[in-house]
Amino acid sequence: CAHSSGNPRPNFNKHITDKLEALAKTYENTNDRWRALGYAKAIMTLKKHPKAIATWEEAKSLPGVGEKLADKIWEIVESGQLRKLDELTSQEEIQAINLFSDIWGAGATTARAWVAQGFRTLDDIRTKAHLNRHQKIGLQYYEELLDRMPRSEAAEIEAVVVKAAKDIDENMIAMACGSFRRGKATCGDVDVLITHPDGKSHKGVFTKILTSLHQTGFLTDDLVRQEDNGHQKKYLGVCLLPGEGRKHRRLDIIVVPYSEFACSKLYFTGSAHFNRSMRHLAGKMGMSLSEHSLNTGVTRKNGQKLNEGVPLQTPTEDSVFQHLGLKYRPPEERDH
Ligand code: DCP
Ligand code: MG
Ligand code: MN
Repeated sequence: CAHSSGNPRPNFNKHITDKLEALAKTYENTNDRWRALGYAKAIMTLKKHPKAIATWEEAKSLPGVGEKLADKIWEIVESGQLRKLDELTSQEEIQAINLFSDIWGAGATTARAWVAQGFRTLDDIRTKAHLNRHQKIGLQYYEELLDRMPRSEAAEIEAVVVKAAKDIDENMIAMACGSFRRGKATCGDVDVLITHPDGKSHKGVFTKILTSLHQTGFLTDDLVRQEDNGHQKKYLGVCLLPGEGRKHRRLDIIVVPYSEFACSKLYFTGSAHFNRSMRHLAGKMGMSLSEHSLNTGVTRKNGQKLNEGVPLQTPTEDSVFQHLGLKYRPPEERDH
């Protein structure tokens, strides 16, 4: 593939998908999940389409695009506008819901509740809303956390965490997964996965590395420290690189036992959509895929697991693909 490094495929229809994504988000925020879901598939197909949409018929021929949606796409192509989006986002209540749901830790439900209480601005939220600890941090860094960082900066953040891990034990493995590993040009956060090839020295690293990264001032705020997910430990927080003009960035750190390395690497590399299709395929084959393992011999009734099955050997990501009868897909090709 000509784009095997960096951004895998350019989006020739960004002018369209930007507006449809904004509309879908607005529907989602205003509790119109079904309508939002209806757009998801069409947006994905449009992003993969090898050329800019040039006719109404071309739009209509895409999977997930019906006549009404083709009309909207065509309106954007012809006029550069989408009246439905302009109409919705000109309503101040919808503007406020969109504004509030972008606060880290506040979902659409919270945003709607605040609007129902009469709040319209971030200042209203700051002064009048009841905020939990997450939302306070989310509001404090509102602009910074909404900003996606260039992948070069994600690499700098990765390097800080890798160094801290190697300082604890030089054989420690630490690597950025998520959108960074998929080769994206920008990243919403950095997802660093940590393990140790001896199968036991990952123990205790979680606390050590967080302590060390706090001491240097690199970690500024903790959001979540989840220590009860099997043998995996997950941290969600905010970090700041040293130097002038830096922005606070979201950082996730996951420490896993080596036996779960391949499955967790696969999971944290994503994309979330790719993970859903992989899990779905595993399910159809009587297996079950998670960030911990790929299990076989799983029986389900009405989609509910009746037993956990037995974990298969998964020393590499490739082995997971093989168990599922798939050809290996490099991270750059896992957006869909
Ligand atoms: N993930 C998932 N399902 C979710 C959330 C996450 O499978 N609901 C997995 C796939 C993601 C990975 O975890 O790729 C990391 O999650 P992020 O939210 O950090 O997403 P990305 O790194 O893919 O994108 P971004 O650049 O926005 O961080
Ligand atoms: Mg990420
Ligand atoms: Mn993340």
